[in-house]
Amino acid sequence: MNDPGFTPTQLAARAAYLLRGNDLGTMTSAAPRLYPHMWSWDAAFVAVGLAPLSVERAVIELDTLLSAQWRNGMIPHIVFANGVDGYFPGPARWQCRELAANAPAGPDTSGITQPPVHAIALQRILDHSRRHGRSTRAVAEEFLDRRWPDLVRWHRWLAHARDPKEDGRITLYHGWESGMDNSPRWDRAYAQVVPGDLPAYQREDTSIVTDASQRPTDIEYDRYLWLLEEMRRARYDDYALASSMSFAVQDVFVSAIFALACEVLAIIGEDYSMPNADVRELHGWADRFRQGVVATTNERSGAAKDYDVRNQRWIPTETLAMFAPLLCGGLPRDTERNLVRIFEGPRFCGHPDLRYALPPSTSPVSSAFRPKEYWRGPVWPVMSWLFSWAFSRRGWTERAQSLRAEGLRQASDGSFAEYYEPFTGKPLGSMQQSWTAASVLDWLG
Ligand code: 9WN
Repeated sequence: MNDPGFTPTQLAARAAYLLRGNDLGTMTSAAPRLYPHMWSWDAAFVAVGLAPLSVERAVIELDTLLSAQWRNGMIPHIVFANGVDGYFPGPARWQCRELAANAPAGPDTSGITQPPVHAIALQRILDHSRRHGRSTRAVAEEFLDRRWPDLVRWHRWLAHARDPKEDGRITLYHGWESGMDNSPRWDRAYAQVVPGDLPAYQREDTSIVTDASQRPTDIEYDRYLWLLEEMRRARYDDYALASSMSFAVQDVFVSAIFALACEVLAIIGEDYSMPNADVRELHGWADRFRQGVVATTNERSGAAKDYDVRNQRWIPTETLAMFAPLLCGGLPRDTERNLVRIFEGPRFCGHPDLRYALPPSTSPVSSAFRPKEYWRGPVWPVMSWLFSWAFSRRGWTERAQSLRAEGLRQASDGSFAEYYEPFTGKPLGSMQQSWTAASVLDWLG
C-alpha cells in the first residue's frame, strides 16, 4: 500500500523539532498535553533519540532522571516538572516526600518504578559520542564515571528488592510498573484488587484523549488508585509492600529487559574499565534473569509467561510478553526458531489484515484483542523499536531492518502518535509522543 507521507529527511527534521518542542529545559515531557512530566522509561528512549542530535542534551536527560533516584536505588516512574500541573495522579496524591523515607530531597516523584531500559540509552550515547571529537566524548565519559555507581545501585535494587527469592524475575506491585498499564496480562491479577475506601479523584487523561475507548476504563482506574492507597499506607517501604500489596506479579518482559540491560551495562563496564566487582555482579544478574525468563517458557513454542504471585498461577497470554526471550536470549535454538515464527507469523506481525508488519501489543487472534484500546491491541512504535534494536544486537540484521522499515512507514504520517490501530494505521492516544519521535530518530540516525 502507498504511504504518501513525509520523506525520511522531512520526518527526521519533524522528529527533532518535536523533541525540541517537548523540551522543558533539563527534561523532556513524555508528551505535551497527556504526559507533561518525565517518565522513567520514556526518558531513556528519549535519550536514545537525542543522542544523534546532541550527546550533551541526551546526557542531561539521564542526569535529570538519576537526580530523582530514591535512596534505596529505585528510579521512580515519574519525575514531576516543577510548577506543572495537568496530570493525575500528581505529587499531592502520591505524597512521597511526606511518607517515604527513601524519597529524594530534590524533585517530586511518584512512588513506583518502570522497566529498566536505561543501560540501552547509555550505550547509544556512548556509541554516538565516539563519532564526535574529544570534548563530546569527554562529556559522555564524565557522565559514565559519575553515574556508574547510581546505575549499578539501580540494578542492585531491582535484583534485591524486587527479586528477594532470587527467582530471576522482577516482581511488580502496580500494572503501571510494567509500562503496559492495562494489558490483558494483568486482568486476572487486577480482578483480585478490590478498591476499599478510595479518596475521591478526577481523571485528567480522558479530558485530553476524548475518545475514552482508547484509554483504560474507570473501573481500571479505581484499581490503579487503590493500589496507590495501599502503597501510601505501606509508606512505600520495599519490605512492607512485598507482604501488603493486593497486586503482585512477576513480569517476564521486564525481567528480560533487565537481563539484557545488565549485560549491556556489564559490557560498558568492561569497555570503560569500571570496577571488576560491579561488572561481575552485573553478569551474574544477567544470567540469573535470563534463566528466570527461560524457566517460564513453553517447551515447544518458547512462549514466555508472567506469574501472579498473589494467586500463585502462571499467566500465559498472547501479548508482547510471550516474546520476552527474544530480547534476552537463552532459549534452545529450535525453540527460539519456533518463537520467532510466531512473532513473524499470522498471529502477530504476519497477520494478513495488518496495515504494517509490526507487532501489535496483543495478538489480533486473541479473544482479549481490542484494536483501539491502549495496551490491548494497538501497535506501539517504541516497542517496535525495542525489538528492532534487540534483534540487531542479536545479529538478526534482516529482521531488525524489516521492523525499522515498517516502523518508518507507519511513522511517515508525521503524527508521532503514542500508538496506532493495527489494521487501519490510524494514530491513537496522545500525538507528539516523545518516544515515538525518538524511535524514528534512532532508526534514521
Ligand atoms: C502511567 C508515559 C507513560 C508510559 C507508559 C504508558 C502511559 C501512564 C498513563 O504513559 O502510562 O504511567 O497515565 O497511562 O502506559 O508506558 O511510560 O508515556
